[in-house]
Formats: sequence, C-alpha cells, structure tokens
Amino acid sequence: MLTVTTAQRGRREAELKTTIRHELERARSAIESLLAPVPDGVLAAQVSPLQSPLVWDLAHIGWFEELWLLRRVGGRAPHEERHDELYDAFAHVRGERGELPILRPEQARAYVADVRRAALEVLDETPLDPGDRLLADGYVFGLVVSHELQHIETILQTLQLREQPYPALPGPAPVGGAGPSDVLVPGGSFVLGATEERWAYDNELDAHEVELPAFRLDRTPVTNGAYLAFVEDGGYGEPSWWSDEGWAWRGAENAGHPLYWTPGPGGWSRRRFGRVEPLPPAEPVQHVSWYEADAYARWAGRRLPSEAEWEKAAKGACGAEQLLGGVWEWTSSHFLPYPGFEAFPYAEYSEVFFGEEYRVLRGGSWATDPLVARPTFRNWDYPQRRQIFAGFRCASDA
Ligand code: AVJ
Ligand code: FE
Repeated sequence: MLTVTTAQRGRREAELKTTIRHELERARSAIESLLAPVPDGVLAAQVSPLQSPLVWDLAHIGWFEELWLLRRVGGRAPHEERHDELYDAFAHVRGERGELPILRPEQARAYVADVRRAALEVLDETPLDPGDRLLADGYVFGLVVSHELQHIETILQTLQLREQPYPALPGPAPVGGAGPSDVLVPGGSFVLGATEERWAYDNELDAHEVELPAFRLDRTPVTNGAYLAFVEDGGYGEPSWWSDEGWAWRGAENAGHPLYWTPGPGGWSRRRFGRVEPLPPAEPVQHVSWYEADAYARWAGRRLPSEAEWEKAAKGACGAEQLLGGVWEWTSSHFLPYPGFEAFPYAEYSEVFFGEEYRVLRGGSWATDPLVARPTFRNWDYPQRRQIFAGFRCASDA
C-alpha cells in the first residue's frame, strides 16, 4: 500500500515530539550546567563590550522561545511587552546590555522556566502539520533548539574572556596521527548546501551543484606550534604577508600573536578559562582573526579555502581530518546567499548579514553542539573578531 495511514502519521509525529522534548531538555541542561558555577554578580556583569552579560543570554534564550513557540505557534499573549526591546539582539549592541533594566539572575531563571513549561504545552497541543513549513518536521521547535545551542558557545566565549578561573573544560583535540600535511581534493562538481538536514537554516539553502577545480587542503587545522613559527619568523612585522586592511588592523590592535597568548622567558603560555598554562603545540590554533589567518596563509605560500572548497572536503572522502567540532575554520568567502535563497522564517537570522562585511567560518568548534556542527552549517563574523573559537587550515591550487 502506497498511502501512509493515519496511524503511521500519528506514530511518526509522536516520535518527533519526543525527539523535540529531548533536544529542548538537552540544550537547557547544557546552559544550566555552564552557568551553575557562576555567581549571580558575575552573571549580571558586563564582562566585555564584545559580549552580553551572561544573564542577558539566558533571558534572551527564553524570549526567543517565547516569541516563536508561545506567541507565534501557541497564539499566546506576550509575557511582558518590554522584553521585546530588552532581548531583541537588534535593539541594543552587546556592550550596552549591562546598563539596561534586564532581569536579575533569579528573575531570568524563573522567566525561562515559565516559558519552557508553556512551550511544552504548546508542543503537546500543536499538530506538526506537514503542509505548514513552520511546523513540518517540527521546524520552529528545531529553530528554538538550535538557537539555544548556539548561545552555549556565546556563553563560553564570555567565560573565556574572564580572567577568573572557571572549572576545566575540554578543548579541541590535538592534531596527531601520521599522514601527509595536505590532501588532494579532485576537481568536479558536488552539491553545496543542505539536502537531508530537517532543521537546516535558510542560509544553507538552496542546495545546488557547484563545479570546483582540483585543490589541495591541509589534512588538519593549523596548530599552535605551526602558527608560532610564523610569529617567531617576525610575521607580525612584515607587511607583505598582510592584506592592507589586515595590516591596518594589526597596527591598530598592536597585535603580535593570537589572543590569550603571552611570551615569557620559559616559552609561550596561553590563558584558558582563567588558567595560564604552557602553549600546547599540537592543539589547533584558536583566537585568531581572519586577518591573521589570511596573513599566515600568505607567509606559508598558501591561501585560505573558499567555503565551497571546505564543504566539498567535508562531504567527501579526501582524507582531510578534524573538520568538524575542533575549531571554527575561517574561509576566504564573504557571507552571501546561495542562488534561490529565501529568508525563512525571519530575515534577521541570515539575510540582514549578507554582504562583504563578514567572512564565513565552517566546521564548528569544541564548544559547538554536534547538532549545529554539520558540514553545511554556515557561521559568519567580522574579520577582526578573535574571541570566537576560530582557527583555520590552508589550501592551494592543485
Ligand atoms: C550565527 C553565530 C553569527 O551569534 O550572531 C544567535 C547566532 N543568532 N542568536 C550570532 C545567533 C541569533 C549568530 N551567529
Ligand atoms: Fe540569539
């Protein structure tokens, strides 16, 4: 029989709702365990102009869930009108949020718990109508899960900026194993973009064929040890390795090494979650700007891969390793729409950021949840940003 019976449809929907409940709970316990060791005074503090106070992230997660699940799907009234202004990321820049009349930690915890209780009621009550794009495959619930998971990383960036010790955390796996320094990715076409991912973001669509000439790609991300050779070779003092913009950035920042590194008589050290430790040479380099990645590549006689090259390598068996879940990898690409792009379900996720101001990062870091760190996921940031868990690998024409 070719038709799907009502009973089969009902069972599939029940399974999907179980998955959604589980993912919502998984995201929330990750957020709660990250924030648990942080005193309320620190939660409310503006740690850096680059980041929101941690308690803003928490309430913003709840506000986003309220907006999409309670109000949009459930048709419920706003919890508090003023939250729309306080927790909309476009209303105030991150560096100003500590000055706003935002919820105090205990209020924020109560707010997100209230929203979650109501969101689970909405999930129970709402048929996941396959004819409604927002509800088909539980898309809007997936959006809320993905959003919360992405804020795990924002919170970790803030905790890394602090000088006070935070409980030990895993990091990117060291680069090891025998193998060539780079691999050949044969020329030919492949499909760029999401085809199977049910909760793909609009910017991963439309999937389309892309033809690429053969290229070479580093087998692994650039390590601290390899990057140190650039530093010690005087790479930060040689303008010919840098783009004009990169050289201007380097001068304005007076940058001489990645963020969190310190030179010392006994060698280089780095600060990680409030602890200063010897620089681990085999670990992928992190906390470099796009400008630094670009300069290193020029010094090494290479270039950065485009995002299409990166995704082709990540989707095929070319022998490249540690592409997912180690460090975000800067690419040479600006953040631009794929052909046929349509903002869904809102322009403020991707569309308003398209343009030449941003560079695309791929792969996800050790701080990125595996649901997000997928081969098609596109992250973007300003080329000067260094607080993100970003490194890179190099490429060259074959
Ligand atoms: C995809 C990481 C660029 O932090 O601005 C979080 C993720 N969007 N809340 C960002 C996001 C809305 C986004 N990045
Ligand atoms: Fe957000």
